[in-house]
Amino acid sequence: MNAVAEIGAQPWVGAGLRPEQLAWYDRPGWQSDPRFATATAEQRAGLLALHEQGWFKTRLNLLQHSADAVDAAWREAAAQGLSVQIDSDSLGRSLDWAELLELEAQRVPLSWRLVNAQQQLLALAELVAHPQLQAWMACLVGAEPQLLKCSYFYRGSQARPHADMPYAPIPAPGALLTLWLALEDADAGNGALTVFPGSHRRLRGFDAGGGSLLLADTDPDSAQARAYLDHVEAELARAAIAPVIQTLRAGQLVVLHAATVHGGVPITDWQRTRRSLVLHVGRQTV
Ligand SMILES: O=C(O)CCC(=O)C(=O)O
Repeated sequence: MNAVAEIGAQPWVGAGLRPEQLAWYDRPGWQSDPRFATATAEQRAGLLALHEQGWFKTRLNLLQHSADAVDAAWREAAAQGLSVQIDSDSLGRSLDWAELLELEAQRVPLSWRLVNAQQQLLALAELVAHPQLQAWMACLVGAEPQLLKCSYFYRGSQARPHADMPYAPIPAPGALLTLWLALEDADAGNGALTVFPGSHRRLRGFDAGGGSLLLADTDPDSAQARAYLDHVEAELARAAIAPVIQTLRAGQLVVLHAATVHGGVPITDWQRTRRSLVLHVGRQTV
């Protein structure tokens, strides 16, 4: 039988994570932490929601043309043949520029994203450096937040419900955070993000072997990754947690706890893009 881990509460700690591997806002007495005392009223509200509900929503002052600027930058990178990682969720593999441009030209329904392209694309680097994003990272992750992964989604991922924590091989997996920024309006038609409130506390953890909560094999096609996704589906049904589809306007930011289950709804209108910036941020030191 799988080890049972109540995420975010003592049993989770007992199931594999030491308190220092948790986010500071999940540790006993966290509201006495100086970081809570010095947080702004908006940050406090976010921290309380993250602790209780596993997510919150806020808004950034975002330039309207940000997504278009990134698109212009990747088209330029494609023309120059710059090496950038392009992952396609719908094909389940990586693409090169030639294949991507060909499929886009043929209007093939294709979900894809650029991974860690902020070093090649200045427009993307500027988005990551957005002062309000950086302020949230500093508040939520603490000193030296580390950007583990930066994804620029062109269309929705249609990802099955999952939490990000089991995929993050960092010493403090509980300190992982997902920052999901809408670069254009997102809704059910273009494959919105969906969130399962309270799942960070109410779902039992997946035993990836020896009581570990981290997947040894994160390849989406691996038997273990599939077993994890099946486990999440069964747990959501057991706990009767309904998804909340995030209908977002450009500039809205959703912050997700490491253990909060989320995914992407099926795309019904493939003519639309659903451009978003998704940052996985964590702490390397415990
Ligand atoms: O944007 C989406 O559709 C889902 C993103 C997601 O699940 C992730 O990046 O972990």
